[in-house]
Amino acid sequence: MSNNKSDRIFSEYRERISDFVFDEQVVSVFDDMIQRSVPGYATVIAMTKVIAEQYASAGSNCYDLGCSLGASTLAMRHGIAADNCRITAVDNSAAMVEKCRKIVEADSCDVPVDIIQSDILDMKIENASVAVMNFVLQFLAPTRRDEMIQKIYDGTNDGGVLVLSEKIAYEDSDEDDFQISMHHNFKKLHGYSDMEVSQKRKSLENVLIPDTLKTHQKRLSEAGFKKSYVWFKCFNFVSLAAFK
Ligand code: GEK
Repeated sequence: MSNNKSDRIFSEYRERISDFVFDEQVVSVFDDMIQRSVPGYATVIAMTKVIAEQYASAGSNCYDLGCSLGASTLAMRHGIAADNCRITAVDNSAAMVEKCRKIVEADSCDVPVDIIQSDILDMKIENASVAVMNFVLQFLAPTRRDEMIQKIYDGTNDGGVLVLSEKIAYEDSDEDDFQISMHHNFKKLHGYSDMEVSQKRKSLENVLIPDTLKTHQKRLSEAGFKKSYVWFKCFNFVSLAAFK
């Protein structure tokens, strides 16, 4: 059950731009929005399956933190080869969770999935072999990010992995300008107008605050992850695999 409605949310001029929220309107166009907005999104989801296949261990839990419509959940579900794994998918948007439940119900696979509406900061994470946070930490208040990563580390078993995908900022302002400009060009070539790009950017300004790659790696290391590798990068989007 996929959602093919096209995203026109910011196509009309707005006098006032309010902060972006994951409400019903966003949910109704989410598939289209994320594919046309995040360079490499489909690759990150597809490779989440590849990583889960390798790292999910028998009798452990796998987490999709900030699951939206469950794309990473389904990727993991169909990748997991180990016995008796269970996936917990979490999102704090009621509209996302409702639609995610329908999508997961329509999918058939032996691996059980629990879909929970909660702030990921309030979730208990335990006995994890794979935790996935694809494009979500960026939406948490910067002051809560260390705590979130620490909570994942503490709930992960030795040998487990965290897949962390994020939009990033660059320390060098010329490089930052280049990456942002390529990201905007990516969106334009996917049919968004300059006005749509700029109104969406304004709406996300206080909501999506990117860290630099160095900040992510420092946070992962300080939480205790012994190594983190960038396994995917496209313009200002990266994905890391961090190992306990
Ligand atoms: C995917 N991972 O398709 N607690 C729980 N959920 C949250 C929180 C929070 N504190 N903050 C934001 N969210 C998905 C894509 S989208 C990325 C993730 C994007 C949720 C929010 O409701 C939304 O569903 C998701 O994180 C971010 O791989 O839209 O750029």
